[in-house]
Amino acid sequence: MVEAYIGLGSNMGDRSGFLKYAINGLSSSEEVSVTAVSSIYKTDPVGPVSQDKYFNAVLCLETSLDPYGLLSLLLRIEKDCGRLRNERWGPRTLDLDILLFGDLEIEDASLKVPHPSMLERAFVLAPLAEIRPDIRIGNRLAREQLERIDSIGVERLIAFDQSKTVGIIGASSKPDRYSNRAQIKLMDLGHSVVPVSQRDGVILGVPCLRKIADYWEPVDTLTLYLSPHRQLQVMPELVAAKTKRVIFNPGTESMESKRQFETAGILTEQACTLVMLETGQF
Ligand code: A4P
Ligand code: MG
Repeated sequence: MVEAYIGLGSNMGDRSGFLKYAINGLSSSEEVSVTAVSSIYKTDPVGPVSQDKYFNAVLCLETSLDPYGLLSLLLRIEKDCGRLRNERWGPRTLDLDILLFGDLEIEDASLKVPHPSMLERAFVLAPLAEIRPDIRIGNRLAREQLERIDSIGVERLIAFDQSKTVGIIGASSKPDRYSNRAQIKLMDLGHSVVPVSQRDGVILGVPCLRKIADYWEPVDTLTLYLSPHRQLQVMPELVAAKTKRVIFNPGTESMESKRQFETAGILTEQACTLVMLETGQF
């Protein structure tokens, strides 16, 4: 088994969701075991193309794959995420780089390890130094190198295991809706979102689902922006999402829905999701 470090980056749509997808994809490979994951960092884009802020993270894994086997696994996960490869340095759903692979040095057409620009990039070194401050890159320690470079524009956002996956039931693309404002805030704070709408195709860069239960992983929380009448119509789908808690936003409270959720072992609360997010109580 070899220890390797992977840099993760996303700057389109549900950025936290893409990072989680990548970590899940790696963890579910039989040849890989993920041993540490950094916090999620929000970082200013580096490079010539004007684009949105990135979410970056670094993980440590142990693998029985050789470096080329690991690279093809990363490329497959990137591809699954629908990455568009038409603009170099341009926005991407998911970018996965091998930073270090044991103490191997490789320099050929398809693979360069250690990653050639990692020593100059705070969006790589800050998360790397968080999980392994004393890892050596060439003749320097990660934490020493981090101190030598400019890390303005690199902000630790949220611990990876604090980042929730939130289904927004009755999501809307209209900026005046609470659901829309809650979605912006959730994404900004580093949570991943699953907008569910019968009307909209894509909200704030995130494709909508028709049914929450179709999402690839169980969601932590459902936040309801749906009338009590509609809730009862879609109740089997809501319960099938295997969520832990449901938030009834103002105007959506329903005794019957509450009873059905609680019978299924799901916690319910009445609160305004946007206010919870703004006051740090989410
Ligand atoms: N490749 C070679 N070495 C490696 C390696 N160590 N890990 C080859 C992974 N791949 C490696 O990669 C093209 C090819 O590089 C791969 O098929 C593989 O054979 P790519 O990811 O499609 O190309 P790219 O990422 O567009 O180009 P490049 O130069 O690798 O860009 P970077 O360096 O990945 O930078 N700003 C912030 N804040 N955060 C970011 O994450 N990322 C970039 C992209 C720019 N600005 C950023 C961020
Ligand atoms: Mg890359």
